[in-house]
Amino acid sequence: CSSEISIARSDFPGSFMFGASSSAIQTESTPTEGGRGPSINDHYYEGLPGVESYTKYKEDVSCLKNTNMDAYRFSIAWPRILPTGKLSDGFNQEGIDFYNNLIDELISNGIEPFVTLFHFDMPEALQTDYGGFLSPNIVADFNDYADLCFKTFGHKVKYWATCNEPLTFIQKTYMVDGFDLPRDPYKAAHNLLLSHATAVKTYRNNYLSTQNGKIGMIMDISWYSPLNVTPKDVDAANRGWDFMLGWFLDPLVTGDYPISMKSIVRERLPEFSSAQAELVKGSYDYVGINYYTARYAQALPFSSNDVAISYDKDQYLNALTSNANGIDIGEKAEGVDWLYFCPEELGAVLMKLKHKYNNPLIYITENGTADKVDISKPLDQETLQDDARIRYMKGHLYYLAKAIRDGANVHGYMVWSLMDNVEMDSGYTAGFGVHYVDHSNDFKRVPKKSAEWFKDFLTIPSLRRRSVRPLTITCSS
Ligand code: GBH
Repeated sequence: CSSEISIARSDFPGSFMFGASSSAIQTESTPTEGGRGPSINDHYYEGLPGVESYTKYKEDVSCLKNTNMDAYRFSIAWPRILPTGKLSDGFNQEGIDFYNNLIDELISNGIEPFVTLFHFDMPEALQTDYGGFLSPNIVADFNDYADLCFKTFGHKVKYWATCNEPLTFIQKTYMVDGFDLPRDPYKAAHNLLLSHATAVKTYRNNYLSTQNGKIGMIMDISWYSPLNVTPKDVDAANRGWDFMLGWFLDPLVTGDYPISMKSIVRERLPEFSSAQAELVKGSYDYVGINYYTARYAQALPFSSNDVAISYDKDQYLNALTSNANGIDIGEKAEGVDWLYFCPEELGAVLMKLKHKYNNPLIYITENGTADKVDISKPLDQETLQDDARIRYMKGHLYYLAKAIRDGANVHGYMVWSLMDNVEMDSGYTAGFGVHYVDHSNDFKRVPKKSAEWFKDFLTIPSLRRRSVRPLTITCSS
């Protein structure tokens, strides 16, 4: 029996938000234009084909509108607003104009802007001056930037995220070859949490009463299933959660790091002073979750002789993509090697969030899969037939709706990504988009089959109506 999942817009609350996500560094493609300063990641994107959203943002908004989306999650490029990262050096009016135009275009098309302040593109000067997030100096500079954004855009933006995937950013920036102390990721994470919490405090003290928005942080999580249902592997799976998500979310909820991290990382893990704990605890209105995939967790033995030197080793686990019988954890994505389809595990993530963290308000801020893209080939129909993506979406939406019925407090879902773009690690070879970008035809955005699927799925507009249609799985032989 091959199961065919049935899922409809009406399986979600009427006010549920559906949208698509992107980030500045992966889409704008104009690092040197419009007065933008350099970011630490520009060298990676240099020379890779972009998608020109800096000039084609109106077409991006049309894509959202044509697929009946409610919201667009994009990021503001920090160095486009503050070219050196420091407010005292002046802000870039052209950058502010660009984001005002984008936000206005969204709003006039009935699309909710959902804005990330920091998605990997830290101004380079902050890294060269004082080591970026390795220094507590970053807290004031990030706060100046966030404050300027709230002041400038906050009457129009009601959803703010301080930071996208601190873990991914820290891994890419402060963990190299097992790292040595000057690149200490635990210190970077600590300063990142303080930067986040300080910006949230600024929002709450100075803007909330007039602007009435929500602010949170966006974190990535892979679900870990114990390889074998033994106490050791169950512990390893819990450690995987703690090191990946708990590292950031536990402090937001409890004011402290997970117990597992404290007992393993010990003196290398900074401590929250009581003032810091008070600042960080409760510094979120919602939790943004980027969910893509799952792993089996296999415990690695602890030994009292271990010299722990790296974040990877500190976890004492192997993260595996197949079980003891060699069976993959899920269908493998075509475009990237790390992604396996594990939709049911999204439900597990959401129920664990509900139980462990007092049922926080959640937005799924990214979820999606990658096709292989080769833009040197002319666009053919086959490229647009992304049936695997539709299968991926339907599966995840099915288990999302189920989790909501089981009490998970999720209010929105945004697919990664609105269109193919420059993918970290794999460049322009992996397309996560529901739109293809035709590089031989002036970067025209072309809907893939999944965009048509979304358009149909979202034909019923977002309403305040609650539906009680039961979810069904029908089996066709
Ligand atoms: C997100 O990162 C980013 O926010 C976005 O910019 C990016 O384009 C998108 O997802 C797609 O990659 O082998 O289980 O340890 C996701 C980054 C990439 C982090 C894979 C974890 C290894 C997974 N993730 N990575 S695992």
